[in-house]
Amino acid sequence: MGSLSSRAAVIPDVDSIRRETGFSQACLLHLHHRFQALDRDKKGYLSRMDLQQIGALAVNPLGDRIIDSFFPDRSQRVDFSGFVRVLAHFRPTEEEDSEIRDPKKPEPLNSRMNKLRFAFQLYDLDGDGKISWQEMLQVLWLMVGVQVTEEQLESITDRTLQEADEDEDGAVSFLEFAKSLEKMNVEQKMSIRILK
Ligand SMILES: [Ca+2]
Ligand SMILES: [Ca+2]
Repeated sequence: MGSLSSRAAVIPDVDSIRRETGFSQACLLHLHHRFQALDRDKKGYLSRMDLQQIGALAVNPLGDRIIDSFFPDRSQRVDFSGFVRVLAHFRPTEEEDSEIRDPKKPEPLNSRMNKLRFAFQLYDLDGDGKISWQEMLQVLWLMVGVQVTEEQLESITDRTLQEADEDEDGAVSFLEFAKSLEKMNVEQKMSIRILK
């Protein structure tokens, strides 16, 4: 078996990944096993198809969009550090130890702001920094789907957009998005406990 740290040594760049993501060594080992299990042909990276095996993503209406975020530069492969970096956005914030964060260090990936940024890019399909009416409609369609008529969906889209669109330019900027979710407990909603 060996100690935790000797087992973690099989993970490439484990120390820098740990610093960047905030995951504990035990979590990283667990995720590395998961990564290897998903990588069925032992390629050393995961493809879109590998990620589609994740049950939670298969049933999530935004699953495909979440899978897209593993491939930011339109590449078709994600290595272990890229895999963990996306998952780090979902790390619960209360797992944080109480030590005061060094202000010179970059904001943790699981901060409220980074969670919001992650959610925003799920809506911003063309990545231009704004959620257009069309993009809002598409995402709402994925989420509420067949339960409503097209007309109802369009009016839900109108309403959602109007509520968030403070400067009335017909689209939702990141700041407007963040503001409209001000009262929502994003930290809790966007948390997945990796180790139970
Ligand atoms: Ca857009
Ligand atoms: Ca706007």
